[in-house]
Amino acid sequence: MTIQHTRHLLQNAFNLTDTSHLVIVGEGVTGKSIAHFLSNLGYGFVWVDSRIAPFTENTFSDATHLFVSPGVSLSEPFIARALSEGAKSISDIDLFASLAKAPIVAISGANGKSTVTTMLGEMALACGKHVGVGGNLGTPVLDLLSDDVDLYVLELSSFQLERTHTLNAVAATVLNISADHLDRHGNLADYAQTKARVFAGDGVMVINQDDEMVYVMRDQTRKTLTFSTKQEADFYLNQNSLMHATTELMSLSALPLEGKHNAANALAALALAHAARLNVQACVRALQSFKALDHRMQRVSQKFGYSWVNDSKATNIGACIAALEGYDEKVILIAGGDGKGADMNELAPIICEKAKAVILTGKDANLIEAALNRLPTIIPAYHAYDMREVVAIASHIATDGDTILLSPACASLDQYQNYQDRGNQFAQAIEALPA
Ligand code: UMA
Ligand code: ADP
Repeated sequence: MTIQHTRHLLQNAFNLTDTSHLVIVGEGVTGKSIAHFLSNLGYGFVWVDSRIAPFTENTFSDATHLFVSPGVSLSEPFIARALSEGAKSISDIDLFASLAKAPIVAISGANGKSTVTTMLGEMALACGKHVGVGGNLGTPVLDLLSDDVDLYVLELSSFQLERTHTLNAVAATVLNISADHLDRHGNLADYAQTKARVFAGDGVMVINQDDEMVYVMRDQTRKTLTFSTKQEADFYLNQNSLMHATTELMSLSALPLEGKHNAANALAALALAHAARLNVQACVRALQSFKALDHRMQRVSQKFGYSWVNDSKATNIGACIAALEGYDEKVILIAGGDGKGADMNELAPIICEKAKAVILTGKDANLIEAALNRLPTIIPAYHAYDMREVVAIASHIATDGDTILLSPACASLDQYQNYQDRGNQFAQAIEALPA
């Protein structure tokens, strides 16, 4: 597509012209991809980042279009004022969707997005497709745009969806809803409503039949595929097989991933693949050779005969609950960090059921402990200042064959650069334990 043609499309879609005043907010990977995109097309823009210099009234007062990075809230005062005075908010996803020629599959939900997005990307590759995989997963969507792509597979967060208006995916899913980012979205209903924006358009809706808050998102007028690990659905778990209607697709034991939640993820990926008309045999082969992503239920060590499991990506209570539900035996749980406003009373019962001890750390350790104290079961709780101390306590209290599970139920940013840093520090601290 020529520059002129692209500019023409953007003028029609967003009223972007030479006289527009464009402001990009945030100098992270999204902001960089937008700046690169706009300058390649010859648009001028102002680029701000409040962590480098505080926002000023001047920057926003004559803005016509705002490109706000997902990590920055739209209710930030200067931004909210500019929007109320008529500036348009456009996301990188909007720009992308208005220009992408290949179909888009979009994946949202509280947990499992990265896993399902990666599964579907590998399925498409196994089918010989040129596939662009990204979004919240890591590569900003504008960096994926190419005429050579046959299919785009996008992980979309609630932050991205709240500011996206033009998606129209050929197939989309909300994998599940549980409390996350309530500090930004206020309450669970608003968070769910934001996630449901992934269905905007007329593509196939892939619906989790086991999750009430997702099930109500159905729309009778739209083509729908359901998935379930509990009962019959279009794609479901029948005893030990993944099924499509009456056809057995593969046995559960051939899926090289821990936990029932990963069976749900595989079923969702198969349903999305079906909607995107991918070859089912090739997709099943891709699932059978799928490797768990780092920091998600990843066994990182067997030191001292204990099973040390890194689930640092469990940054909300739903992920921690899914991790604990996957165990028959009791584990030593390491939890805590920034709870982002979640109600720890929802987490406490499963901890009482599945943990023999907890090691609490980080900003909201006390909230978890208070929730545990409200229940009749008494579980030994230890407090640790940093990951070295966490791991030292764990190795001290564990006995033969124990599982020590880092599944924090909280974000990491109070103490670590990100969840990867937290998971890596966990593995390094285990490694550093004296023999
Ligand atoms: N910034 C401000 N003011 C603020 C907050 C941030 O100016 O009040 C600036 C920061 O200084 C920084 C920039 O904004 O320079 C960062 O922007 P960003 O936080 O939007 O991050 P990006 O680097 O653009 O990455 C974003 C997603 N980050 C968030 O949503 C927080 C990445 O998801 C995503 O991979 C990337 O776009 C590409 O699409 C990360 C994430 O944590 C993995 N997502 C959350 C999650 O999964 O729970 C939603
Ligand atoms: P996301 O991209 O939505 O954060 P990931 O695939 O990275 O999802 O997994 C994040 C966390 O959620 C990990 O701790 C993982 O074990 C857990 N998880 C993965 N899939 C599910 C699911 N379907 N339900 C609940 N928890 C899940």
